Amino acid sequence: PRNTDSFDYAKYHPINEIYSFQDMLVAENPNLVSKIVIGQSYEGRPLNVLKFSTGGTNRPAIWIDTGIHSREWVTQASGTWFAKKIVTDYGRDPALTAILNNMDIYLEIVTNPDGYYFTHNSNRMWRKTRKPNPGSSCIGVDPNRNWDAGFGGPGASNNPCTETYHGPRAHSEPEVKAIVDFVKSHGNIKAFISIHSYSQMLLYPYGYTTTAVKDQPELHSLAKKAITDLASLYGTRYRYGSIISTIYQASGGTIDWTYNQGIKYSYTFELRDTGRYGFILPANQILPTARETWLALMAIMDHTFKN
Ligand code: ING
Ligand code: ZN
Repeated sequence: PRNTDSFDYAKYHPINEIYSFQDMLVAENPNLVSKIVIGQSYEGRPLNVLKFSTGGTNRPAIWIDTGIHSREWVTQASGTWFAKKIVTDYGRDPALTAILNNMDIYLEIVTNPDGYYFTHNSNRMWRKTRKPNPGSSCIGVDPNRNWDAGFGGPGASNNPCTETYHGPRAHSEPEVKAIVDFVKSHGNIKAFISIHSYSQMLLYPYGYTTTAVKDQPELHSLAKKAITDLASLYGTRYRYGSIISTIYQASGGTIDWTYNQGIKYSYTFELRDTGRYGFILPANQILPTARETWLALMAIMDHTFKN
């Protein structure tokens, strides 16, 4: 496609097409969208973040990432659709317009680019990064066990050959460290939403401990509102609650770290489905998944803006 109107949002795209999508979106909307490169992956790919901003300096911000686990293809596809949705709705949807007149949105679509490339070219089921592990023939670290929040505890593995290997130390993976550095240097992020698949869940901290977060009642009621809005479109049912009580114990996860950094509205989505297709979700479910998820994202972003 030569522009983002002719991009086919209803199919899965290789990484080069998502990268060119990002550049086209910036070129078409120079007053709203810019591209920030927050670092590079182990194999040297750029870690691109789209910044949606109507001005100001270091405005309060919402972060959204998709694809930190490479095989969760409906997330990168949905992230691409969200990017187009933001530019389409700005100036038309009053709620989004109000948000963007006061806040910035940062969107990292391909958060694990080496893994994403590998899922297209070698192993469709690859989850982790692609950095070799010294002393092991197994490759990669689980980027959702690599954060400095309960790092190395229960719900992560010491074994480089497992899918939940936490890595040699917290933030050892450049794909994780780039976000850590960005979040710390920005200092004004109010909501952090990390999108996975599959299971149809909306989760908040913690994953590494059963201790309830200070903001648990507010996070719980906002999650309920968000999944109710999501279900209003096609009836898709989500469960919600803390990570540890809703899915399983997991240490070193992204949103446990962001919450402990002071980002109150820290959430993880697990998008469609509940296991019939799992990670290999048919492409004809991309648009319905993206559309329904957008309603939940708007609920969280709107609440963040108003609080
Ligand atoms: N599930 C997540 C995983 O990394 C999760 C669940 C979410 C754990 C948030 C910790 C924090 O295991 C998938 N599908 O990746
Ligand atoms: Zn995942």
